[in-house]
Amino acid sequence: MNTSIEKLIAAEPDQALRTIAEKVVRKERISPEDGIYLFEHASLPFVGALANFVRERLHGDTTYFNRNFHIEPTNVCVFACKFCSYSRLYAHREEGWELSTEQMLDIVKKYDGKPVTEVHIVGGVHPKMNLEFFADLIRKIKAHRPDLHVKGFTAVELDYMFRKAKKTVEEGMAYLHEAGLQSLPGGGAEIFAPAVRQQICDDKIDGAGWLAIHKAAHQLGMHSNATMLYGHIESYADRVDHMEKLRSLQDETGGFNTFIPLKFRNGDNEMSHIAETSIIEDMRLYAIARLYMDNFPHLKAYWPMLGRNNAQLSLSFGVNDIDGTIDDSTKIYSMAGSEEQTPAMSTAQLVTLIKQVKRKPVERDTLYNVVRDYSELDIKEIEMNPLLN
Ligand code: V47
Ligand code: SF4
Repeated sequence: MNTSIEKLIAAEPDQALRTIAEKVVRKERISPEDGIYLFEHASLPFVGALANFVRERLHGDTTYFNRNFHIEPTNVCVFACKFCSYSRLYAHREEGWELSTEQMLDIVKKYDGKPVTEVHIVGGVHPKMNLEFFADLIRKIKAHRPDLHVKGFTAVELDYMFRKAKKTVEEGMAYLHEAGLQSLPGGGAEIFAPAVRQQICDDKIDGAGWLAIHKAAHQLGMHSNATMLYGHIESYADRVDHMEKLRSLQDETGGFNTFIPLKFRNGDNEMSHIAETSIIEDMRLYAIARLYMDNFPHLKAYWPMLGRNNAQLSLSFGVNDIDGTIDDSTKIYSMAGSEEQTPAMSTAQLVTLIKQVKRKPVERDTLYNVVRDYSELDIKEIEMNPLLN
């Protein structure tokens, strides 16, 4: 066994924490009660060191990022989630934006010849942007650039599209998959616990529905991510319940790639009175998530939301992925009060950020195939080479 972990465990005065840590070291699964106990009693250095031990056991120093761009078809939304700073209610749709298929294809064409591997399509839920509209968009994107991986639509958007088209979840998913949709992002999960969901987003798909959509995608051989919106009115037990439901589905399907905790940002929304969590609580959450989600290969910090410095810090607390370069205008977080007002980072900047904390930067595609290992490349070389930066 790694001696520094042995020393950490031996120095811990709380017997229950020592027992949980020993399970982690033996690769035994921790229980929901253990998860709650960690949230209630474990210090950041304790869970942080354990999570780093697990991260290095799984991935060594490898830290993944990918080169993608986002398309946000609309910010008009029929739903009214209280934490959302991004959407314009359908009733006020003249204040929002709606992109046409041609405008979205122009965004794709802007990246012609650039070494991006993924397009991430996500936005509000607009009644006119229906299943057929998006199937047609995906077909056109794939016809223009077949090698681009299309990751798109939260379970919330999919649920609405399928219901409007009078298709079952399985039929709707198969239809979009056939059109070229390859994976699902993790949004819309929020917190599954009904009592919390009712207070923060009561009119959209419930937790069971979210899980059913991801299960249907996995059954078609597609992969997906899962998020958890934390740091608002949820309890520690709600966080563990959320992670437990995801862990169980992953046992069944194995279709999740990445778990992405999303810190609630309180700018300009109906929950602005709720104070944001401290950085200590953020890092404790990442660490506990790494310990709990033992069947999720990857843990991602989404830097446009967390901020670059904190995303860099998270690499010592279980995180092994910091999403992508995202060199377009990802509006959802800057509108919710993230310090990242212009969420763009060049590859050289991302690589520098990872190297500064002595980790190994590796570009991946959506499915975590290695595109390029940047650890031996000089930053100047990356900056000068348009294919790398
Ligand atoms: O579901 C909305 C969140 C999500 C706020 O799968 C907020 O690779 C914090 O899921 N404070 C959408 N969060 C974004 C998302 C995502 C992002 C990046 C990568 C991937 C992936 C998925 O944004 C929503 C909601 O949970 N959100 N408002 C807010 N005020
Ligand atoms: Fe609509 Fe998504 Fe915002 Fe909820 S979080 S209001 S579903 S855009």
